[in-house]
Amino acid sequence: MKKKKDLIVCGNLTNEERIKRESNFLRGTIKKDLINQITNGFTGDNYSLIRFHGMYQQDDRDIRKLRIAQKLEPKHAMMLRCRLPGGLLTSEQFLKIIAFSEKYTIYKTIRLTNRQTFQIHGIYKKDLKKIHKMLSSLSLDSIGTANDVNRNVLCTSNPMRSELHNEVYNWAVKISKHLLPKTKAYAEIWLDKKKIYGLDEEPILGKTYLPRKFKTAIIIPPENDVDMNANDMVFIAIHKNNKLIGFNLLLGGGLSIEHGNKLTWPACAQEFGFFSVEQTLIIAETVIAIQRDWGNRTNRKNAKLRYTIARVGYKIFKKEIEIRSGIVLKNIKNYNITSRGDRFGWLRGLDNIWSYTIFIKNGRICDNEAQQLKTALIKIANVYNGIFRITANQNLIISNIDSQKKKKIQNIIDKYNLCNSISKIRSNSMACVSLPTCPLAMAEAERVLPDYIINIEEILLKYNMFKENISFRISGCPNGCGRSLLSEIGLIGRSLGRYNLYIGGNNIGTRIAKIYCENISKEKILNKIDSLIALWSKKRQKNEFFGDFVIRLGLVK
Ligand code: SRM
Ligand code: SF4
Repeated sequence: MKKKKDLIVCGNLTNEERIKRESNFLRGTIKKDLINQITNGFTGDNYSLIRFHGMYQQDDRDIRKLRIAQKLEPKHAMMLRCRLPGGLLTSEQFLKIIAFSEKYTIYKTIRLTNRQTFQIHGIYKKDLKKIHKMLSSLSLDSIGTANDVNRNVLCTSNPMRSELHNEVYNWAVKISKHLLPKTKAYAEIWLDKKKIYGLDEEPILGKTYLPRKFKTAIIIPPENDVDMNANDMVFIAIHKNNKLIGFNLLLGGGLSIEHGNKLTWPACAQEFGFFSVEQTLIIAETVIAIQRDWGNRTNRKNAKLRYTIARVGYKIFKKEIEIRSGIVLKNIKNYNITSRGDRFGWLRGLDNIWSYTIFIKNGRICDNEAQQLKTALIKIANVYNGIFRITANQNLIISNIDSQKKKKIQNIIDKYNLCNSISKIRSNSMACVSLPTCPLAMAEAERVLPDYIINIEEILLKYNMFKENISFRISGCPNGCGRSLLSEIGLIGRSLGRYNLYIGGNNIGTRIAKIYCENISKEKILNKIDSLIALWSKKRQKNEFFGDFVIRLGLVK
């Protein structure tokens, strides 16, 4: 049994802890900064505090050096991330958000993220209130989509929309709401709601919120399209005759590492036990509260839930859940995961209701020479008046289409070439945003993915493996936003043009990829991939996936 003192981390609290403590429930002096015209950015603690409200201060890194040479401040603009549990967006909301991005942002696009929501980049400080008011008029907000809170809650995006799926989706919404910050700061600052006097309270998160970001996902087996192992808290839906009876609880997934720092590691979520459906909010709240109290507040690199569990021990963590919640976790119920990724094109559901899943390159809703995607989606949203579902693979599902509307939508799909057939490797690929907006990027990701895919397609063609299903992902730095460590071939940026090459994740996202080569150029990466695919084409067992093959051969441990 661990001693009590092992559960508490000694040392100096991080500066982020001071910022939260002194912020007056996330207010800081953000209001003052909004009228400060000397800078286009936020000052001091506010730079960090706006994240709790769903915004990041960024600048265009392509022109940063030039601006510095011209003695100008970096071209500051904000990125806003919307809160959208389960990824549902009505066509009306979609149209208004696109219209906002066209009128008020630098890039005039929105970017679907791999956590089932969208980001709007390039909003000037002076226009921030406008976007929050616009979102609020659509019953949307961005609170809690960044920093040390529970982030956007994911839910399997099943285009067929069974009753079970609806029920599970409703739990994603309830969990999201239950774990949100309760401070009135968001309404006061961004929506000009009058200050409500009296004490703010954060009964679940506490006055200093969580030690670090926290991610929650719900999946409906056998699909793992939300990549459950990137999440701190996973609920696996268990049903009997299509009626939800409860969830298996898995904890401690996460992918971020720091190059060369052995005290950081990626991990799949571990199984803790089963609980019944009416216990869902108590369990969610309890896990969050333990992480709030036991998480490391002296070192942010070791603050996520997986490190807390490793430090205090699995058994003690489980016992604490049971003591605090008063619920005894039962044995894990059987579940089986067999797939990941989206099902593109038309699918017919119950009662002749259709859905159409569109592949969105890098999640960018924009028009360019190759494709007028944004124009096409605006047209679809106008004729369709229904619900879009953003998938955790940065794609979009147009769901709930009746036979009459199907024809109209098909016409738009044809006119704008939305159904171009693409290789499996392309449709499975993913990259994080990276340059030019991400301040942490060490190498390109989104902007180089298309060329990498062309090169890998050529290699696959050469070895007669073009039709095979491989997952290939790029992240611009070891934070791993592109979930490279859950892919069969993954790149993680080291510096411009150079990456670590990881292989051996599996096709369903339940095994972490391992390092194969360090700090190599594109030429070397493609040579390595060429040799590996050549070997796979010769020595693979029947239907053996690439990731499983490299593990069987012991190419990585
Ligand atoms: Fe991420 C930070 C983009 C999913 C791990 N991530 C960032 C920031 C906000 C950079 C920053 O802190 O200033 C990036 C903004 C770039 C930009 O210009 O838009 C960023 N992350 C993204 C998105 C947009 C990638 C995408 O292409 O879709 C995803 C937004 C998700 C969302 O809607 O909430 C995104 N980030 C992820 C994932 C994947 C996932 O959650 O499924 C991970 C790995 C899983 C995990 O958390 O272990 C991830 N992002 C990080 C980390 C490392 C956290 C850690 O545990 O140490 C950071 C850095 C940090 O938090 O300090 C980070
Ligand atoms: Fe930025 Fe790194 Fe995340 Fe890519 S992986 S978006 S470069 S923080």
